[in-house]
Amino acid sequence: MDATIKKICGGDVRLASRLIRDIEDKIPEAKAKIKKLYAYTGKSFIIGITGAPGAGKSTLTDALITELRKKNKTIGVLAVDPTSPFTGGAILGDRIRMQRHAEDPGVFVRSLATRGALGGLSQAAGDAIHVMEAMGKDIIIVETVGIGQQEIDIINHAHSVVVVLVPGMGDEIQTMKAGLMEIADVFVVNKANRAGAKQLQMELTSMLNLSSKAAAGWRPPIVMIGDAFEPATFAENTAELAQKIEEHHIYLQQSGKLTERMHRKAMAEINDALSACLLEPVLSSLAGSGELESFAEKIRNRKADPYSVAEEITQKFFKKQGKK
Ligand SMILES: Nc1nc2c(ncn2[C@@H]2O[C@H](COP(=O)(O)OP(=O)(O)OP(=O)(O)O)[C@@H](O)[C@H]2O)c(=O)[nH]1
Ligand SMILES: [Mg+2]
Repeated sequence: MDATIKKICGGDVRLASRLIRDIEDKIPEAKAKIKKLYAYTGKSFIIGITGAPGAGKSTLTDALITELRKKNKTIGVLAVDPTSPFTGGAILGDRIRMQRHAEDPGVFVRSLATRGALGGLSQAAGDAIHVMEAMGKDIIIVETVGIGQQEIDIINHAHSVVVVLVPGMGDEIQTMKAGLMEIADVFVVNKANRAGAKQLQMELTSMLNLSSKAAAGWRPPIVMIGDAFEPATFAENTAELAQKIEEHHIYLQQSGKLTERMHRKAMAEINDALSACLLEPVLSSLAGSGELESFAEKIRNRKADPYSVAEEITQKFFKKQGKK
């Protein structure tokens, strides 16, 4: 085994951190390392936590770490932050919020941000998870902001998905309905001491009553979590959350659905890798040469249609490959 890979599999924090940084920076050697360590991945249980900015995901993650450490589980945490003006401060905040676990060798926390590059966030997240899996972490928690397509792509790397909602979202929940039902295995109504928490719980319940997914085996539980600044009840509530996630894990194992999730994850990985190997190099080469702009202009002016452009690009790309 490659010396670096061996050390990462032994839990070397410095080398693992460096590899995650190289993944984020898209250093080509990182891909070669992931290829080598892939054989040592696939044993961790991966929990995705998603929700609107400021919903309290990091605070919950911190509390979950405490719960899981009581059971001697080793933990990796990946906070994925699609850099935006709204979430710019999240990473520093995550570090501060999870600080009390900083000295614990059983906990490894890293953040991942994109710098506005073409796609690739899901792939980077998938690879960073692989690094933590190779390190031998029992449980990996992936925190993502929002519930857009990008987050769904990322969340496909998880086995169990927690969706965090807060009261006072109003109509927002209506528009998110379909997407929420699709991805949530456990719902959290966070900051449940606030007005509107009961209403939110009722709305979720009636959504679940109508959902065919909920009728077909696992009905996503709704965990009400009170104020994080009321330590006693907060600890009790987050212990319940940890319990529900564990129940979902057991359900996945016993029903054979874990295999389905692993399959979903494999599909996401193929999708990400194809994007990275085919789409991204093509797009960035076209962007670099200015051709992307002129293709867009042609399409805009109806001098060309997108399919013909895609065919022209495909032909050009494969010809180039063939000449090498
Ligand atoms: N009042 C109150 N504030 C909370 C609660 N939970 C978290 N907060 C605060 O809300 C803010 C956001 O909490 P985070 O845990 O960082 O939320 P997040 O969802 O991780 O946020 P982003 O990663 O930025 O999207 C912080 O200032 C927390 O201290 C809660 O239960 N009650
Ligand atoms: Mg956060």
